[in-house]
Amino acid sequence: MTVDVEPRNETGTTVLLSGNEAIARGAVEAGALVAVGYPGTPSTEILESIAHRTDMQVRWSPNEKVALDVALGASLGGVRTLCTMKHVGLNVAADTFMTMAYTGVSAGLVIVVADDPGMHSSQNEQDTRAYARMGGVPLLEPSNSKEAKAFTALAFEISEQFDTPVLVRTTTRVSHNRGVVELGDRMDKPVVGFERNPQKYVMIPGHARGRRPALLRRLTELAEYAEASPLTKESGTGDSFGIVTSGIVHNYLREVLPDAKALKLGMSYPLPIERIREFSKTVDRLFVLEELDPIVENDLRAAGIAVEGKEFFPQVGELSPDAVRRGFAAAGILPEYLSIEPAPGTVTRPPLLCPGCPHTPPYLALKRLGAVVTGDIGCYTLAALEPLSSMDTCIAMGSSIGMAVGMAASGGAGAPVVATIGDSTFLHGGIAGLADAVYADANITVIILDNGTTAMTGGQEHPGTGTTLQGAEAKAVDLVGLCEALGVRDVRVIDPYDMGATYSAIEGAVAHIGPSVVITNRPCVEAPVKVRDTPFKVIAEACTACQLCMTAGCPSIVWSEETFEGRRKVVIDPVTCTGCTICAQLCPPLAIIPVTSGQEAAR
Ligand SMILES: Cc1ncc(C[n+]2csc(CCOP(=O)(O)OP(=O)(O)O)c2C)c(N)n1
Repeated sequence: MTVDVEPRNETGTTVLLSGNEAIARGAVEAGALVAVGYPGTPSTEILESIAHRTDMQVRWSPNEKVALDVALGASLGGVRTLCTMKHVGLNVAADTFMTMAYTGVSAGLVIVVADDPGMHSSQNEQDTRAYARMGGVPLLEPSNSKEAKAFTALAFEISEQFDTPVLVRTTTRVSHNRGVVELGDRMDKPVVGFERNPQKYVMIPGHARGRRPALLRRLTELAEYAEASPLTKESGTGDSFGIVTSGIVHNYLREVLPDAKALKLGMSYPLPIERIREFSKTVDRLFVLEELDPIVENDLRAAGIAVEGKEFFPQVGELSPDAVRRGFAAAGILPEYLSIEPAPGTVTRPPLLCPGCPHTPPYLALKRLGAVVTGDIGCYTLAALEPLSSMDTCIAMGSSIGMAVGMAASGGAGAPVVATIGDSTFLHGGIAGLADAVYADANITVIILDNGTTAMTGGQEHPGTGTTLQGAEAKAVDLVGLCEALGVRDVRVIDPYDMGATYSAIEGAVAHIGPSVVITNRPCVEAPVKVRDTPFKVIAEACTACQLCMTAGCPSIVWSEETFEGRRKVVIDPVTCTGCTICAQLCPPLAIIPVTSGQEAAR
């Protein structure tokens, strides 16, 4: 999505901001001096929208665990700090998260976690509200951009008042919807400085044992705060039924039942249980309307409050006004719901790698080799789909290498075992896996697809790119040196556009006994600048309709109306072709050549 640069110092003006931009603005107004995170949809634009600020340090970390460590260090150093990630990022950061709930913070520390119900761009749809409960960390849930700004700013206050990190949870629709926000002043929050306190900050068992009761006491105080907090808002009328909601779902409720009696929870952990109990006494039936898991529903049941919920509203995927309408119809609140079926004949198109994507050739080579490919998360995961169909597993960021080690150890692969991993993902969570491959002397090949960016989430910088989020030059990790230092004896660097070299390097690396690494070196075609070389064309008379070029899955190659021996020939769209040469190298009759004139290219 497009990111607007967050407007500076325009107090009192109203602007349209996405939820993510509003969160960033909330941190700015709260006087945060450090903002750190790792990209991940739907959270990425939070940091991007404030990268221009010279009065803050805004940084990408190599992964969410490091980001949260940096955030805690900055908070203990005495500056208000924002930390951002997507929901699965909190799994990576969970080790720090669970213990920082014990230590507490110094200056305010707010962790924004963006959930992705419906898995628009994620490998699972876990519910961050469960982490709040597991860690004992308060959680705020804005339902629009205005609240996103206000709740983030308030989260810094709560963090300092209760000496705790605070979670702000969004979901895709809150993060990406736009709404009107009034800008306020930026608070001046000078650096407080670090105060040594080993009992609080050194979590050896003897100290941690003291901090655990402190954590529980803090939760009791936070629950009292929640009971009295204006974050809990009652609206609507009626006594036959009432609804407890939070986040985006409240908007769906208001679309479907504009006047129904509702209690909206701005702070959904700890819950204002007594307030909800009082509310429940004013209605005959109490519903909990929540996306994903029945978390509030279960909490209310445990508190002895009779509720209805997941028997009417799905636990899987995103809710929508439609799903809410359907649920209330099933509950007998609304008349029978007649669903509108989509028009027949809607064509679905699977996602593909971009024209000219340098990830394509290694997967063509792996398909030819029949390798068992443990994949990872990034653009290249699309190689699992047709026509490349050359990835066998994909679980979590960095998992490819460890899984390859295990697959090799099992002796059951029946083919060469190759892990494929992007540069950002390798630096995020792959290095320890490669150390293990060396330690285990595993007979595997690791292909690091180094396109010089974090392409999947829109092209973010990382420690291997040589630049920072704020545009400064930085030292770039030397991937070859790193692999060699870990003990890999066979490290090859290839230009993936050179198909012959790519095939032979991968075959050579696979033949090597022990762990080997192949690193590709072509930048992403989209970042940092769009690659546009001379496009290619098909000489129709020379095309034998062998369709080998189609195996690359390039969206620029499309079917022609012409046929040869009953098979369809192909043509290349000169507008989207980047001139990468991959299809030309695949063409046996050499029927694919560069266009020779601008006129031809424009056709
Ligand atoms: C724990 C976690 N954090 C963040 C993400 C979001 N995400 C998916 S892939 C990816 C990195 C992709 O970059 P890279 O590995 O370099 O591959 P590319 O897309 O550039 O091919 C990120 C940040 C995620 N899925 N899981």
